[in-house]
Amino acid sequence: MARTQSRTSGAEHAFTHYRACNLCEAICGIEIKLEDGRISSIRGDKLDPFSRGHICAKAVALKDIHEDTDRVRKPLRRRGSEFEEIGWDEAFDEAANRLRSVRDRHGAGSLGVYLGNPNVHNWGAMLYGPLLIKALRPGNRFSATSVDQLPHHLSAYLMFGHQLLLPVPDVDRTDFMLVIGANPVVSNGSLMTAPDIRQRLKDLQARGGRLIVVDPRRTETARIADQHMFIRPGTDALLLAALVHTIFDEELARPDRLAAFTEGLDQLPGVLRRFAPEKVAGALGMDGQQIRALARDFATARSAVAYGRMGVSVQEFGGLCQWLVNVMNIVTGNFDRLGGAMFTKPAVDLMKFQGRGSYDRFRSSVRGLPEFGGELPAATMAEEMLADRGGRIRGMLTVAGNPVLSTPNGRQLDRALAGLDSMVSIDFYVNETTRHAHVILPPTAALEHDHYDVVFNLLAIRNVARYSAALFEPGLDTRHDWEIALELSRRLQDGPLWRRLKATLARWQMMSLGPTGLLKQALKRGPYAQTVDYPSLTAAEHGLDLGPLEPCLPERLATRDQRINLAPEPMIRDLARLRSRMEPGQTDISTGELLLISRRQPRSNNSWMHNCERLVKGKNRCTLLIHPDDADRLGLAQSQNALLKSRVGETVAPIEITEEIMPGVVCLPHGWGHDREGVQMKVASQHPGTSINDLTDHESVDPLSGNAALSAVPVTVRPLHEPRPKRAPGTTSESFGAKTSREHSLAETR
Ligand SMILES: Nc1nc2c(c(=O)[nH]1)N[C@H]1C(S)=C(S)[C@@H](COP(=O)(O)OP(=O)(O)OC[C@H]3O[C@@H](n4cnc5c(=O)[nH]c(N)nc54)[C@H](O)[C@@H]3O)O[C@H]1N2
Ligand SMILES: Nc1nc2c(c(=O)[nH]1)N[C@H]1C(S)=C(S)[C@@H](COP(=O)(O)OP(=O)(O)OC[C@H]3O[C@@H](n4cnc5c(=O)[nH]c(N)nc54)[C@H](O)[C@@H]3O)O[C@H]1N2
Ligand code: SF4
Ligand SMILES: [Mo]
Repeated sequence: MARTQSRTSGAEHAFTHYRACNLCEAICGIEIKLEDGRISSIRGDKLDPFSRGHICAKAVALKDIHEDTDRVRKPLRRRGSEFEEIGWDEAFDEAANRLRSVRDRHGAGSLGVYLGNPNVHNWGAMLYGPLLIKALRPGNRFSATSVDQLPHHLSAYLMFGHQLLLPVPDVDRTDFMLVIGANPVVSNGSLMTAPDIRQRLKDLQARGGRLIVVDPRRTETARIADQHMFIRPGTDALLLAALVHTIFDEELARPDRLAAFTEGLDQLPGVLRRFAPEKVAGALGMDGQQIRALARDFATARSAVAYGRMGVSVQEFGGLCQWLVNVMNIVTGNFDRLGGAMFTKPAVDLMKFQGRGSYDRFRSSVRGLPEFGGELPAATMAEEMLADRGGRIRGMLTVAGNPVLSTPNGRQLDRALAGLDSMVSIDFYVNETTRHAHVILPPTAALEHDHYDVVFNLLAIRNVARYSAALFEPGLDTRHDWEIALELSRRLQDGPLWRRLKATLARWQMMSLGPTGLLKQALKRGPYAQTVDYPSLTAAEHGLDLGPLEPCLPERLATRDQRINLAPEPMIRDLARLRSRMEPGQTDISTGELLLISRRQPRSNNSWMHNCERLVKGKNRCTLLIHPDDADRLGLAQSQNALLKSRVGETVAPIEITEEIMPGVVCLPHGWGHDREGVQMKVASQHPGTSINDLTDHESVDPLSGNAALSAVPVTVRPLHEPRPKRAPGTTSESFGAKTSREHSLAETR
């Protein structure tokens, strides 16, 4: 598959290219100007009907990633603690041989794979990754899903019959939006593709609607809200149960037309009867009347939508939280209706290509946590490698992930990876995780390949479609993610002759189609086949708007009886565990511990964009937010270094005293901690910060879904008496100085 010819894009002196930014879920349209073959500016594409010119600071860093001299461009093989460049053929051989030999000697149960977040932002990896998994047949599959949105998939699977039937808040038409555990103004929205979300939320308010935020931190989103309520981390399931309880108790339930195809409505008042607001308020750090008022306002608004994201997913009751968010929308009739939670009608329907999901068909071997969709919880990954038994994981493949920084108790995983017999990584950086690989296979970066968003068009608040061509011709000796997946799967394939023949045929077909061929086929099978085909899609260089979301139930439901299951049995059973939380002593923090939560930052993208100077320069942003009362009590001064300890580890971070955080809670950003030996990211290593996941506990999970409980980690904090660091941290959080959309041009951020 070596490339045979090269075209130098931008051969003309000046050239303008339009595409979608694929760094986060907002998929903003961008305009890239090239001069003499080099990027001279990146701006928002004002003609993109969806993003309307909005971008954030990260888009400009696409140039830095493209030009980054630390980016791995040739395959690497580890020799001791060093890496050497090798040719592709040799690299594929070595990678395949290493993984095969583990499988041959110890069986498929000794192989694991971890798929990181950028896989879902890369259509080649999305569409071709499954072939690779099929050929590798690892006994243990993990992904970033179980440190993120697994509870959403579990509730969609149990309630609507398909893991991808994720309801999206109809932000542009709602009259009342309740945001719990999400900070879209900084994250730019998640499981809710909504570019320029700040403006959309302001528009909601301008048309007389209300925005309510429930969060242990007064976030950037909370600051623009009509009301912000603090909540003790990890207790949201109690709040949601109390809200639904009130809706029934005060006879505010109005499921309307949904009742005709909803099972379990009658069951709910009974199973939730013990969760009266007055009973749970203490545990939440809220007031019972306040909870009742919120339930009333929600249920009586002309239209309303509850939206819960990361903050309520990554906690011990993540599964219950996401179920109850759906329940709240459904029982008030705010589901599959304008202004409520709705489903998309995407031009390429990923649901048709991916299975409905599965749950608890098998369990992890050490801790016995349930599988979902064939995957095991990432929080079990290290223990499955360190287990003192025959079936332990000895070989790993990681694709576009950095679990050493992104999964709980990262230090333990770090040690476990170092002890593997074989590790192969498909990634273009030598980072905290891939430094352990024996072979690194580097794919092309975003601007060197084409893209169609098969995932985030499915989750968008309008039906949209946009194709992005490659801007730069990849070098002769490079491979795309999908090409790496194909070639590696070819070399890994084993089994009886018939299976190998079948696999060869499938691979040959996929190879000749390429992602573009698959796109053409999918469009033909899609709901807009009459109006949107490949030529019209590619001709629309600013993207296509296919209209607002429309009611589509019960037809789109994937349950066997095409009915919503409002009271899935695993959820009902888990309520008993939640009830135990209301018992005295369960939620008091009497030990002097504080509860640690995470935050996202406008200039970070999980762990992997800290090698862009323009994004990390300036004050140290990896600070521990703490309330003035707690700082006083613990004798902590502004900017002073503090020692943080949890059950599993300790770390040091500078203090940032602020009233934006709730008393009793502290907050660190995630994705930092680049000071480990062997990391080959020069800029990131100079701005290392500290990893929050050195403190998060792998034992702390939502046992229902298996999702990691990264929130509400008990920690102690004390002053570290040491000389002040050279780069003294600032006194305000970075977002205070954050620019608004459209202000980021290349010239400014240089
Ligand atoms: N700039 C930037 N954008 C990103 C990313 C990034 O790293 N940087 N990452 C992308 C990814 S992978 C994702 S998944 C999305 C996530 O997008 P969001 O879900 O919006 O993620 P966060 O900004 O982490 O917001 C989670 C919020 O939950 C709050 N929280 C923590 N614990 C609790 C709790 O117990 N209860 C409640 N109610 N709230 C709690 C936190 O204070 C925080 O404000 O963002 C995406 N966008
Ligand atoms: N405490 C705490 N932990 C968290 C979170 C939190 O809020 N708090 N957030 C969680 C969430 S929501 C997520 S999604 C995870 C993310 O966790 P991960 O997915 O494990 O980590 P990333 O930081 O996204 O690392 C992405 C890797 O992919 C590589 N990469 C980028 N683009 C491509 C590409 O096109 N192809 C290939 N092959 N590689 C590519 C990068 O070089 C980088 O090494 O972290 C989770 N961890
Ligand atoms: S919000 Fe920023 S990172 Fe996300 S798609 Fe838009 S420009 Fe890219
Ligand atoms: Mo994520």
